[in-house]
Amino acid sequence: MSPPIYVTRPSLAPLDEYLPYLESIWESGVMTHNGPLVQRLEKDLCAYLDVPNVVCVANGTCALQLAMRALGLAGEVITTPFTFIATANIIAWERCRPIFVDVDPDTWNLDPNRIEERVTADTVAILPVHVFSAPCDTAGIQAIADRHGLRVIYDAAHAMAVNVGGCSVLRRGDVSAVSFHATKLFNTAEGGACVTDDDELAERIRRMRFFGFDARKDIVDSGMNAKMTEVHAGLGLANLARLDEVRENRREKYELYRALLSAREDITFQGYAPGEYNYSYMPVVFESEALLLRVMDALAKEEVYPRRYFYPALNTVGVFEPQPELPVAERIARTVLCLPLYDTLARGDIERIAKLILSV
Ligand code: T4K
Repeated sequence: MSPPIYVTRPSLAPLDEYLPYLESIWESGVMTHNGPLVQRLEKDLCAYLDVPNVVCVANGTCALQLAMRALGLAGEVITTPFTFIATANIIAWERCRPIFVDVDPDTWNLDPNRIEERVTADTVAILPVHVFSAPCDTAGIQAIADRHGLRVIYDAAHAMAVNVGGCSVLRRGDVSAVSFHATKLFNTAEGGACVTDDDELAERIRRMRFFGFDARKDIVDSGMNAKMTEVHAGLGLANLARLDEVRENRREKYELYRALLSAREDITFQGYAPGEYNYSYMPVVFESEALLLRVMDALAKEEVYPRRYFYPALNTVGVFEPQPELPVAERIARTVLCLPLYDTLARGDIERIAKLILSV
């Protein structure tokens, strides 16, 4: 029997492309505190994304938290229930109230048509997610934010290397919070970043990730420790050099799955505009949860382990205050399955997985 296949594997540059960065750390002894590799990674990411400010941090959750803190948010924050738990957790950790609004049945992202009915005098921000890298309706969301004087923070954990209208989607809203976790298209093992066009906000986040120190080590803000280390930044530099190749590799595999699975009418795919996707996940929606469970059983017998990202919908999770039913998000959450997708996954394995799914 072939070895087990999990939902993902990290995209890693060859080890010999990472070693020179480690050697430079060994030589300098500088391991952290905004060292030369973190500074270089930030500069290279600004150039790659064509954005003015990238502030690298310890993980994507910290990026969301720092964005909320730096904007001084206190009150209700409108968000999507179809996301990873980190999105809503951080709203609650920042002592704000997550208000879940239903999603669009095609893109599975926060539906702008449903936001305004939940805006109250206490609403301070909208926190949408570009789920599985499909861009939100950023123009629609911004129009609502402008009408009501709200901030917009994008949870862009999945949205590295996605352009909309020739420009990185990370430039939309006040801040985008990206994740560089091992399971993401671009990874630094653990890591993340805040991306913003606002220079002053970027400086504030920079201070807040480093206890509130400014560049002279004067204490000018309240802050925490959310720094990225040199070891992580070096891995990021090695991986960044191959990011386009990794994205292209995944695009081919995504399209192979899609071509094979299109034979089944009871499977649907996420909606996105051509080119505006990074193919970091292979999510499919089944006609029913019963069918999804049968497919999972059949795959598990062959030691293939897809994942139910993101089940259950967060409006149904007891840790947040009771929320109304959100039928679209709840249906998608019940019936979506992310199939294995990573750059070292063989095409033959994709054909085998698709065949198993078609046979159920
Ligand atoms: N917002 C959104 C929308 C997010 O999806 C996330 C994170 C965040 C915010 C927060 O960003 P971070 O603070 O994490 O930077 C993963 C990740 O931990 C998490 O980053 C990610 N989203 C979430 C969707 O999934 P799991 O539960 O999939 O991890 P695990 O250990 O089950 O790994 C899945 C598969 O990946 C394994 O079967 C094998 C492979 N794997 C995993 C790791 C960690 C490896 O091959 N090597 C590894 O080191 O959480």
